[in-house]
Amino acid sequence: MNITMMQFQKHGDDRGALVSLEENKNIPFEVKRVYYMYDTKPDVRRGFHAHKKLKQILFCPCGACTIMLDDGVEKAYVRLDDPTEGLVVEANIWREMYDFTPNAVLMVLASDYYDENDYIRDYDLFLQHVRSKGRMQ
Ligand code: T46
Repeated sequence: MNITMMQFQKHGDDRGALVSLEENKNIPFEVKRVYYMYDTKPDVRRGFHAHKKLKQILFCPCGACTIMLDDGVEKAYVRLDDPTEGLVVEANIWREMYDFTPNAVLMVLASDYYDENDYIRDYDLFLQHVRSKGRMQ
């Protein structure tokens, strides 16, 4: 499955480093929401859902975690451990996040507001959803 990783410019100097994210510039959509998770307990696995329409870019500006992506046919695994990299997660992709380091911050830029109706939280329903979309194309 195709994975899109985005590389962002690091504005580094002798004080440290800075990365800038701008909607419709280096972020290829309008950012309606930013959220982040931290203090994730060891052995926790989160996610277990897909979105019908939402597009997101995931960053780990601090620490590291692993993202499993599943398009209903194939799975892909990405270790997010570089603050200058973002993982693009399109709609209709099942995701799970795990192996968080104790200091990990997983930050997400999202193309829309929070809407529970956009979630598919049942894996069998997800498979039905992506297969029916495949048949319509
Ligand atoms: C995703 C992955 C990467 C809100 O009230 N507003 C929000 O914007 C979000 C994202 C969550 N919430 C509430 C809903 C739940 O009561 O926060 C609680 C935890 O959310 P959830 O269990 O959905 O978190 P994750 O880590 O399973 O999934 C999250 C996002 O929900 C999801 O869109 O793609 O991170």
